[in-house]
Amino acid sequence: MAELEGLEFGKSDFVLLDEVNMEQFMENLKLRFEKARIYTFIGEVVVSVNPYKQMDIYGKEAIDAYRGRELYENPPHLYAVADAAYKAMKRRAKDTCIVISGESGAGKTEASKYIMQYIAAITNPSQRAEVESVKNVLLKSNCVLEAFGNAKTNRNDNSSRFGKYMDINFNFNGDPTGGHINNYLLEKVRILRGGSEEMLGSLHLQNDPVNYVYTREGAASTFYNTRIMNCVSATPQGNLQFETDSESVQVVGSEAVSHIAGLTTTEPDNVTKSLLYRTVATGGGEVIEKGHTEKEACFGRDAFAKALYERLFCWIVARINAVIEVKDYNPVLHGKNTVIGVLDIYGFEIFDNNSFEQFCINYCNEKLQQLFIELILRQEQDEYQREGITWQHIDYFNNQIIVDLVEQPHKGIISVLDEACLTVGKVTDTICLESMDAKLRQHPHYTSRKLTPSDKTMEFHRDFRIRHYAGDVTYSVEGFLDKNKDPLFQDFKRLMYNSSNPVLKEMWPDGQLSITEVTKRPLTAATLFKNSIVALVDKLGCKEPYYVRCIKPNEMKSPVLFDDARCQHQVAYLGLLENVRVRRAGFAYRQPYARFLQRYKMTCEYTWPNHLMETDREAVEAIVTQHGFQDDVAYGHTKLFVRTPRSLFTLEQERAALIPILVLFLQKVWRGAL
Ligand code: AD9
Ligand code: MG
Repeated sequence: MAELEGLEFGKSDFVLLDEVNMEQFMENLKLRFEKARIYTFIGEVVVSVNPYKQMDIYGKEAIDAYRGRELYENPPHLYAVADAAYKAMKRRAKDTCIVISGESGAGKTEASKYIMQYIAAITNPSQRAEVESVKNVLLKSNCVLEAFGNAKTNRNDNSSRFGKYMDINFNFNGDPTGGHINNYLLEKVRILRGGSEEMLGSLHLQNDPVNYVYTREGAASTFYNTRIMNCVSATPQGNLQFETDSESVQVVGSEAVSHIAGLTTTEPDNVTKSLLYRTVATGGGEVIEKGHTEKEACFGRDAFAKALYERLFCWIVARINAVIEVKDYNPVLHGKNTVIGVLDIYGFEIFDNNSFEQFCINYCNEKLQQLFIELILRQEQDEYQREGITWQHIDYFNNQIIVDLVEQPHKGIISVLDEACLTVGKVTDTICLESMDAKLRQHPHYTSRKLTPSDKTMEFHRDFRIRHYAGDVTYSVEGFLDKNKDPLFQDFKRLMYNSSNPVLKEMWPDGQLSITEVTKRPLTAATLFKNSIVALVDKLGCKEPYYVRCIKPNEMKSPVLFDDARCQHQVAYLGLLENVRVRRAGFAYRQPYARFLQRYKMTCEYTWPNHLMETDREAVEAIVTQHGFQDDVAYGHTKLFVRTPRSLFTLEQERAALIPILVLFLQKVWRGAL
């Protein structure tokens, strides 16, 4: 129960609050943050507040303190959750997962790294070389992914622009044997800074993102431990401009084209051609070349740059996976292969201007919230059922209705978007918005932002609003269709496929198709994303979940500022109060009889120094009865369930008071004084 810290640091588990309300919750959260206690439990969930300063709580000593211990035996910590997930996996051969959520800059990625480090530290005690090498690759892979997938945003200097789910595989010894990474929706318009001058020079780059149109917005990836490849540097060539002279469109200057050609080992003429023309198949099956307008050329160039970067990123992930995948696994020889999954995915985003990316990210968070609800409830119900205890249902907001609003076939937002993308002819973002409004206007979580005709500003009808579980977000529909279609002219694919750089060629297998063969419409970005998130949720759903809920204390990256309003907002949308209520409505604590006895036997004359009962359960009953909280507990098949924390708290205090006396007593015995 982790009262080892002392009450001046606040309650180490929100379940111990005298009353569950926002005021008390916030008071406790703030007090703990101010006392540098950044972690607090809600039962088995860890709530973490970003300290924005280095904390001396992750060293070897801490690792040793948490290794193999029960959650309530130590102060709240990421290590406690990591250990719980590990123990469940090892002792009960359960697949487990640790879901880390929270908004941008709340500390998810840092938390995932500490968790990985903890797991690496407690496994392979015999230091077998092959396991050490697996661990090494698992830990290092992160640097490579961060170098390519992170960027500086106005909310976080090292923001992950991709979601990451990593499975770590374990053998029957509980040692890691390999892993697998899934990445989700890389935001492509971010790139690099930080290579050496010499290297960047050879790649025709300057070491300053301000010089690049695509990166000027702010992009400082941590670019260490990695060698970049030529195609990355081909990406920022968005500086390449077009001009229209006497009807036809030209590239301004030839230098940019020859840079791209050099870096992608393609012919400059072919690069120019791909930039200025596209091959189209006419209705009669004829293949013609159609010149771009200047606008189309710019659009093609940008799509090409983004696709290059995205394919490179996916290629890197695939390479890492090839290295870390479990090899030579033999279930007969090696026993059940179990998994711990660690999910570090972008949190809910509300910006001043929210676009397609925020729409996808927030949809993903709705799905994860749905999973949280289902698993937390399901887990409780399963446990009560297993132990033969009656469960009292508790209501809280079920966000399934919002998930449906986004993803339902034929009705949801994604399906309206896709329909608009498939429609031949000129469909604009605004037209798409009109049909969304028409279909969804009645939905309680959708607000059409169309103003009445008498309003002069009606032509600014460009956004819609979703009432998310985490708050209202207004999305500007501008660019939705293009981003959803995410089209890339086949000419660019062919250009890359024909590169004499074998790696590039490998990244663009679809470039071998001629235009007449490309008949199937590719899935849209939203649908691809939806499919990947549905698969993710399925994957998580069959594992035993552990949660880390991250909170960002302020927008200034300050270690001393606790912004009450912002924190309260996060507590609300993470559903933390409901979480505490669910935990308390049932039985806040449960412990196997043997463990309970071990811990509290000294508080009861019938169990100390020896218990004379037949079973542990009877001994536990004796303790409970002696302390008078028999009405506050239920006896399961293997565990004692305690409804209110107060009961355990009394026991814990009594134990704490007895320990010094016992120690003194034992010392005397040892010195022969007694
Ligand atoms: V985003 O959704 O990827 O934009 P994250 O991943 O939630 O975001 P991140 O882990 O990158 O946030 O944390 C942001 C910054 O807060 C880090 O770069 C650290 O400077 C700081 N931070 C976060 N957690 C800790 C911590 N436990 N100790 C010290 C921390 N500093
Ligand atoms: Mg991150």
